[in-house]
Amino acid sequence: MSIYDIPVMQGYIRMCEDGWNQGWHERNGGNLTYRMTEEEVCQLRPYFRTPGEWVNMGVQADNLCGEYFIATGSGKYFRNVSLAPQDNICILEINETGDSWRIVWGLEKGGRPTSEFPSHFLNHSVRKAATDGKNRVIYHAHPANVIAMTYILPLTDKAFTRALWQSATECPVVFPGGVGVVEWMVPGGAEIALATSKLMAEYDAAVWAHHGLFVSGPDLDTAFGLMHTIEKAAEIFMLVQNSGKPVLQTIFDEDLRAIAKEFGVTLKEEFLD
Ligand code: 2HA
Ligand code: ZN
Repeated sequence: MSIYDIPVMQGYIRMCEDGWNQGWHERNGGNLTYRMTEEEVCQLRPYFRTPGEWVNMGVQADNLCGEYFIATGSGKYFRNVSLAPQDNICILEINETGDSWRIVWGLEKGGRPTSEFPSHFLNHSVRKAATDGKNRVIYHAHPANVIAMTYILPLTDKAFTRALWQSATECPVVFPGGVGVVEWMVPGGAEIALATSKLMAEYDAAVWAHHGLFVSGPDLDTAFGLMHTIEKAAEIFMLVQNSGKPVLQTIFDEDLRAIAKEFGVTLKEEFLD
C-alpha cells in the first residue's frame, strides 16, 4: 500500500496529467488545490511526516480553520506531477486561526505551495460558503482560446458569458450562472485574490484577462469539466472569429431560454437581451 493507492491522490495526479495533455500548463503555468474530506484526511494521515513550520498567508478565512489541502508547488510543472508527485505537489494543513499553512506531505526536495495559494484559499472560503460546504476544488489554467478572447471582447461578465453560451449549446446548461471577468492584474498578489473571490461569490468561473481561467467545483471531474467546456466554447468562438466569414446565425436569446426550460436551469436573466 502506498499513498498513490488512495483514490483522491490518484484523481488529483490524473487531473494534473490531463491538464498538461490539454496544453493548458506550459512551463509552471497553472495551479490546482483540493480541500480534502475528513475521510480522505484519515486515509492519508499515515503517510504524513513531521510537519514543517507554520507559514502566514497574509489572508484569513474562518471557515477553513483546520482544513487540509492538496496543492501544486510553486514553480513546479504540471508536466512532472505524475512522474514524481512527491516532489511537485504537497498536502497542507491550515492552522486553527485560518491564516497559516504547514506542509505535512510532499515537496520532498523543498519548495512552497503555489504562488496563487492566497487566491485559491480565499476562493475556497467563498465557494465553500456559497455552496453549503460542497465546493472542494479550485483550478487555474492558461487555456489559449479563453486568453485570446480577452483581447477582442469587452472585459465584462455579460460579454464573455453571452459569447460562451452562444458558442456551444451545452454551455448554458454547464454554467447557467455565467462567468465573471477580472481585468488585467499582477498575478500572485492580494489584489487579484480579492477581485477573484468577489466574483466567485456569484460565479463558479472567472476569466483573468490576458492570463487564464479560474474555476471551482465540488469534485475534480466537475472542475476539470468546467475548464474544458469553457475552453472548448472559447475555441469555437475564436474559430468563427478567424474564419473571415460573417456570422449568419447563432444561438439566440429565445433559444437560450428554451434550453434553460428544458434542462431545468436558471440563466442569469440580466445577461439575456
Ligand atoms: O503558477 O499560473 O498564475 C503559475 C501561474 C500563476
Ligand atoms: Zn497563471
